Amino acid sequence: MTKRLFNLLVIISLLAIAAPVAIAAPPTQDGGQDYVVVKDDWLSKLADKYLGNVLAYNAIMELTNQKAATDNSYAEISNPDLIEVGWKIYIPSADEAQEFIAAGAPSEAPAAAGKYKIGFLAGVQDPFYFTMERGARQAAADLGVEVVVQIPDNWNATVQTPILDAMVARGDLDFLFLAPVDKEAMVAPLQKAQDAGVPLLTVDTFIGDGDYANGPVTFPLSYIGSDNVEGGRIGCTALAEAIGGQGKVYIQNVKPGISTTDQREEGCKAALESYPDITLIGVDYNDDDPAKAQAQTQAVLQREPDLGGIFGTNVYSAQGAGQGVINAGLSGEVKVVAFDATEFAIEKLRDETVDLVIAQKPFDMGYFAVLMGNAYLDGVTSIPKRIPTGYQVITRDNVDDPGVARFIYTK
Ligand code: T6T
Repeated sequence: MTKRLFNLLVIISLLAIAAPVAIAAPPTQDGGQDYVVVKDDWLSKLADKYLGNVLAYNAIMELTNQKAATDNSYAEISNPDLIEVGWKIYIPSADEAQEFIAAGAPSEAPAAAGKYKIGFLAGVQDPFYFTMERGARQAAADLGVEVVVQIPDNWNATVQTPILDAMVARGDLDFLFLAPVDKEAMVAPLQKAQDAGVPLLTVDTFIGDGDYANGPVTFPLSYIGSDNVEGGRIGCTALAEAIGGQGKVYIQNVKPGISTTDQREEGCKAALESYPDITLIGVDYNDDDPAKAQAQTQAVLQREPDLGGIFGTNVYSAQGAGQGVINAGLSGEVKVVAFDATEFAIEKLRDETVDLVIAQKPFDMGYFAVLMGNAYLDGVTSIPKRIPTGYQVITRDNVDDPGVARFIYTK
């Protein structure tokens, strides 16, 4: 090994320690390169970046597995949608990848093939969508179809759109269901997917006004999700009652433009109209960041020491609001209604930081989405344009009832 190559390797390993950015090692004797997976990586993105072809993701997977068979420093990739930070994988040279694709991917045929391949693109990594994924996988197992799941790291149309494009570009998905993260910004990307010949429906959130029968946007086959106006109404009626029908309340929300949380805010405000002695002192938007929600809540509690209650419109809004109340030493005094039944929310319900938890039914949403996709591909033409999935309201009185606890979301 020449002195120059040795120095180069030393510099590279020092860099690897210093800055955990993606460092592709120099080409190996096979022309390809070893690569250590970093945050926000997924195989089709790496295939696009290093081989200029998203479809080469399978070559990366298979050739990495071939190397792993004799060298356990390489990761074993069982599901192309699931790679982990820190995994060493092998990115073949363009020739190697071309050769591999031309030879036809051995793994495609036997193992993974289901009757149909249905794609699921969630909104963000959170217990609500993990539970939805469980419902989808249950339906897939029951129906003998395959689901391909992508869950973005953060809630943003600029993050979700390229993932959607990559899922469509795979060319092997027969159907797609997704939670569009913005009701306007995601219209065009979904239209593009539809025009590329991938039939789709939306779960949890909608585009346009959600009326896919008569609204401004009608091409999605169905909208499967909660009645979120009703959810907001349930939440803030309970909050109003919890503070005795008088005083100040505050809403912790995500960001405008999200169909679900916009409607929860709308439903909350509508409910408060029936309580003339209650004042809504304001709404804050936390970008789906619990730390931001917590800081905003603490600032409001400073400004409004006589605040009576808070409505947290989703997982991270309620989590931040609850933590803010705890940090202010007002647990149990300031009433909190939490939307979404995470284990954190249930824990806070038990220690009286939170007074009521509204559980959606994400498992059912995922299950119905695969069911409808399979039915559509089997030729069913009357897929309902709207499938509402209801709620379970959880209190300290019913939280231990198994018929209720089953609605607590998966981690
Ligand atoms: O509340 C759910 C979902 O319904 C909403 O659209 C976005 O936030 C959650 O995923 C929870 O974080």
